[in-house]
Amino acid sequence: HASLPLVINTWPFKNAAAAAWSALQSGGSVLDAVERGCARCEMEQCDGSVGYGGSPDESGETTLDALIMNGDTMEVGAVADLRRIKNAIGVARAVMEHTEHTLLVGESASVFAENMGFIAEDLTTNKSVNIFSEWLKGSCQPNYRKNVSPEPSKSCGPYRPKATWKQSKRARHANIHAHDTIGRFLPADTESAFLSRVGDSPIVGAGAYVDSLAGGAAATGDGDVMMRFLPSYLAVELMRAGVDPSAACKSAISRIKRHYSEFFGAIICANTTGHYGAACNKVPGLDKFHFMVANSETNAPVLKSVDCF
Ligand code: SD4
Repeated sequence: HASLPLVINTWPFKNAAAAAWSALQSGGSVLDAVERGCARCEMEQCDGSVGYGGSPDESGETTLDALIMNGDTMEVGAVADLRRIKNAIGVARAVMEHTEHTLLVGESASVFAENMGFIAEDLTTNKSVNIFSEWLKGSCQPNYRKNVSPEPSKSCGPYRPKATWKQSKRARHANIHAHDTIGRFLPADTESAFLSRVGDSPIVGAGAYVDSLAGGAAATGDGDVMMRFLPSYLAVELMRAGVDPSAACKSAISRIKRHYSEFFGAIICANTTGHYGAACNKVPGLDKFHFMVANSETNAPVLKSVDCF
């Protein structure tokens, strides 16, 4: 059963879906609805992984990524590694509506935001301080979702050289110069700089994509892996070719599985007639993927789920 308009979002973030749905009901534009829904999660820190106080970076600071896209005009606004501004989706929209650019990053994104009137504040919380100090101690911290065991090499403790680096120049350099501190920080080329990790969310076609002539898609999960496959773009292109949304989502997940069978992630998509689908990679801790749907049939957000494969 399909009907339009449609609100669909990853995870059981019901209040986000409700905020987007009510924006549409009160005559707001689709962009207003998307912005309201995302902003709701930024305020509520949905799942602890969205908004301020979420997964801190290697210096202990929480930085945010966001993207918004207009499927009629193909305009995009995005921010990555945004600092000190809670309302990342609002800044992304300002990038789209007030600049010729697509993606602003880091400190200059924050300066742009402040010039646009967004309030600068500390994004650190007690929780993010705790996550950071546990990480420094080398304890496991799930980066993405509660209840999902992290990949040990990825989420437990400070970065160490990957196995494949062991014979590499970098690792040799680290062994010679870093002494016993090798376990503490990644021996990078620019020694004093911390990594500015950017996820898939602000990357067009990776975290999200929409074309009003074909459909829209959004991905969630391990963005470091998922962004290598542009899964949202792939799902939209498959729908353009006539593939139904569930199959399109499955294909996008399968493409990633071929190389990373254990990756953590899911994708949702919907076509121009309001048919929607979802798919996820089955890993320990992710058997079923939950998402929210609101359309003129349901008239309110309804929890949906799909079995992972
Ligand atoms: C990231 N994909 O930064 C994001 C995290 C996430 O919904 O799951 N967002 O890798």
